[in-house]
Amino acid sequence: MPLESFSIIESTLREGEQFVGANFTTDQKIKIARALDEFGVEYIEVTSPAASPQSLTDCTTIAGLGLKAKVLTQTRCTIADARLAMETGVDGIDVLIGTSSVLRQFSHGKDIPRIIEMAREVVSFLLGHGFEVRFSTEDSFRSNVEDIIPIYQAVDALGITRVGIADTVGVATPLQVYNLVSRVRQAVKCDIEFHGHNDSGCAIANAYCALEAGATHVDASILGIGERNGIASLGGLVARLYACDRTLVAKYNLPKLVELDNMVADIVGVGIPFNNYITGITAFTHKAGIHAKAVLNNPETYEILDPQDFGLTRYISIAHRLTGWNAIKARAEQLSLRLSDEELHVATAHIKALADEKPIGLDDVDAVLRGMSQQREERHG
Ligand code: HCA
Ligand code: CU
Repeated sequence: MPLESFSIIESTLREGEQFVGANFTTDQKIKIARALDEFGVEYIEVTSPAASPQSLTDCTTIAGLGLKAKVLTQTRCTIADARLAMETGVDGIDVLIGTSSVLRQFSHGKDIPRIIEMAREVVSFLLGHGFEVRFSTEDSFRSNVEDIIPIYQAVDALGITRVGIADTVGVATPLQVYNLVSRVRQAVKCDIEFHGHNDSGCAIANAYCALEAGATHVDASILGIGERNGIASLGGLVARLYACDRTLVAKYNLPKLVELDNMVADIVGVGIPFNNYITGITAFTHKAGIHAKAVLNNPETYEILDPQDFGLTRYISIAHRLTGWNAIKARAEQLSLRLSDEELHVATAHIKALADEKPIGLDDVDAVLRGMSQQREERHG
């Protein structure tokens, strides 16, 4: 089953650098690469050395760090770019060319037979030098499938390591991804990579469906940063896989996610969204009384992710009108206040009434409970 042996190609240092807020210094790139390596991603992809002189030296630096992760860089489909990438010391090279009619017409102007010729030339050149090589058709989902299958088959016949399917514009649905990956799976022997953008909110579901259909590699970036609104986020992908079967992500150092998300948020100057997978501020906060009661009894009632596995803790919010007496009772116990069930019911009603009047905080809840306890002591002397 492919799902059990997938690899993550972490592209914060390539796709992520295409996020408008990203302007990584060399030191920041090294820090991110090292943290990703400690997390345990199998591959780290860095910006093409052809992008700028700094990109060239940074690519060489990251490739020379001696990381456990394999380092990849991306190149256009030309011998000159391929040669430059080879000299950086990376383990593998990701070659790509646009295959949709809109890209063929307005970007590089090549037809499919010419693309196949170029692909053969560049891929065999790189394979001949012992590199791990991937060939992607940019904008795969707006390309004609009858055009791209022969391209994949041509490079597969050369013994390529991997072909890549890219939802460059975030247009694909999970079913479309499933169907295209299945089709490619039948057409080639080599590994298959999926890279999906999030313009319409399907990036994580699409990456997951790609794996289900037989992809072996999926791309992600920290917080999903990338061109426009980005790609599948590392944390979201991990959450999706963990929810399916937590042993799938047991190979990663999960508590490191918090540090990765915070580090990159800081570097690119954004906050972690409140509703982010795993690391969002509300990801493990329970509120409604019915939820709180069940979670206090057994967190699995309303949690598919165990916060402890990520080095995090759950929080039960009790200062609001939806609160329930079980949660209020748990709070009284935390405060070492001994109140009867009847008193706790009265206190809960009081807290709900208060919350209907104005927004309240934990201090208000505590004040009601302490007041109730004081009355009890006065009554009992
Ligand atoms: C881009 C290229 C890419 C490449 C994906 C890949 C895309 O638009 O900058 O290498 O598989 O989304 O098509 O990121
Ligand atoms: Cu992309």
